Amino acid sequence: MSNKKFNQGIGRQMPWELPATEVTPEAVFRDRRNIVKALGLGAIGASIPGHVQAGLFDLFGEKRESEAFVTSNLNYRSNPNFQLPGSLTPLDKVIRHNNFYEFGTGKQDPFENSQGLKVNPWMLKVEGEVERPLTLDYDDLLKLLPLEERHYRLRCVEAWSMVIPWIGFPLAALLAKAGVKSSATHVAFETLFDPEQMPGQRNRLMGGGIHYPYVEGLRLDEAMNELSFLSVGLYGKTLPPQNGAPVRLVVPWKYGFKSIKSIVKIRLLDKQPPTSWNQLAPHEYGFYANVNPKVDHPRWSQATERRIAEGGIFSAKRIPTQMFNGYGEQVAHLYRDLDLRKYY
Ligand SMILES: Nc1nc2c(c(=O)[nH]1)N[C@H]1C(S)=C(S)[C@@H](COP(=O)(O)O)O[C@H]1N2
Ligand SMILES: [Mo]
Repeated sequence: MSNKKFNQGIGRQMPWELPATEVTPEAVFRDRRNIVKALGLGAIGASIPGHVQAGLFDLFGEKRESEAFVTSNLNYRSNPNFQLPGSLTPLDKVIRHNNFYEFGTGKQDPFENSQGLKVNPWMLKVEGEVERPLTLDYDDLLKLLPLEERHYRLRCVEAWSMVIPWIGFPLAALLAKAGVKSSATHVAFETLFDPEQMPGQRNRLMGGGIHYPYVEGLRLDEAMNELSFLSVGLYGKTLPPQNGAPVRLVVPWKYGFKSIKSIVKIRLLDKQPPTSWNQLAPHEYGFYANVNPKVDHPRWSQATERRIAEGGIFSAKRIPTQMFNGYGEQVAHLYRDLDLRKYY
């Protein structure tokens, strides 16, 4: 399968650049909407009972949604300040087209390889320059803070994007519980390191050459911004493993690689922490990684993006990329004194 090639994924070849002959089987055969259309069954979700959908998956060798989406329903309220015009990316795209290199570099690898990830028990530590270090277990993640739903655009540095209904809480609310000391200037995040569960951490090729654990970071004022969000769910349910269960960061004005998954540690620091993609290719991926249509990636343009909706990446519409991914009103002031060409 073309997407199993090593030289693909973030910072490498882009899937839609493959010749049509190579993409046809995946785009058509594996796309359940096309299958459903071909069978004349109409719009999925609206008119097909669940057991018929499950039967179709069996028929075409797909895993059932119930397996892929391990989950309980969450209690949350929808935040009216974070609704978006236009439609959400369908659930089957959100959970089948992923970057999570701990489970392989192909877009379907996380879906295929992460279903056994143990997310309960879990331990998330908040430590470093804080008044009250915290240790949150799985239940704390879902219950410590009131949950809200926010629709955010997610713009990957590879120039595709989605609109996802996340459920979670503001990062600032968690940091307030811990009490940030005045000495803190930055926040560092770390993903689970568990090579037994994460094949990409055992095999350098499969893990895309990243030095694990995956680490990310924000400046403190970025972390405290109202947009910075810790997500524990999407589409009404707890996160599937491939989307970063049980808790992941979402910073929608930055390229997707900043939105680190399956977090075990949040550490307040008095200096800028190292970050995984910056370590791997510093001239291609900066610490800031703000979405910016005027600063191209050294190997491709960032002026436009493919918005993934119905039908998958190969039919995705190309739309202009917005400065700060359209969140300038909330975040532009953070960068007033920064040369965004130099601090990309
Ligand atoms: N730990 C970890 N976090 C990660 C990644 C990863 O490979 N490992 N990929 C990042 C990238 S490049 C993107 S675009 C988003 C994708 O999130 P999604 O799969 O939920 O859409 O996750 C980010 N978080
Ligand atoms: Mo990404």
